Amino acid sequence: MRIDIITVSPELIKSPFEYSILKRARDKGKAEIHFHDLRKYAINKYGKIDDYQFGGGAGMVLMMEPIDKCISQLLQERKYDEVIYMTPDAQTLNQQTANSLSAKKNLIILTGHYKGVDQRVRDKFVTKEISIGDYVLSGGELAAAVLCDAVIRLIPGVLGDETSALTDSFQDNLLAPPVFTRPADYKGMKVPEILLSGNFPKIDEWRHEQALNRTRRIRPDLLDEESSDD
Ligand code: 6GU
Repeated sequence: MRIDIITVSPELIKSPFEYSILKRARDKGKAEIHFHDLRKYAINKYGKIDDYQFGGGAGMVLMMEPIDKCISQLLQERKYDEVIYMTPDAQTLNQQTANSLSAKKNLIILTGHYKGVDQRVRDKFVTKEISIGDYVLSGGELAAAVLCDAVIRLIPGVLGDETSALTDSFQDNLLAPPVFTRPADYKGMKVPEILLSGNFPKIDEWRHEQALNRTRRIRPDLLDEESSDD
């Protein structure tokens, strides 16, 4: 997969890609990330990329022209499956979206700043808009990093068996069950007997039950979604 990230702050978004699973995915050639500094496409030599909004109101809006130049150039070079715009006024990211994006070949991710981008950018170029939750961040960069992490770890061959994505929370609309490691008894706090039993069918059953209980208690809305999908 190739991901082109268009941003006003490339430095802000780069570091998550240099560690752990995202780094491994790049090293293995499973994910190729390109960062594009929007300021390089500025409309003048002073680096202008934003302006006041028509109709008045606080906050600067990213202009059409620099974004048009950047995206148009990329679209000329190759075909993209999606042009994604990170913005809080969009549908929220979930595991299903991450799963479907992980099967794509080429993605553009545009991150907004300030008051966002001129609506005409969204109308002309953007094919998918994604928020990462019901709260406002200062910019879309961290949200883009979150999206990339969620997507890239699902690309086949990125995770080994030991970190398989199949048992993640949300993969089956359930929260993950509790996990324990050694020692089996820490100052009187004991690990549930069943996990030490070696009876794997029973352990699976216990884990499923725990996952259900947790989901009912903490995120009952996920169970509603499950039944409404049928
Ligand atoms: Cl994608 N961008 C910003 N600025 N804030 C957010 C968001 C995105 N998702 C949730 N909050």
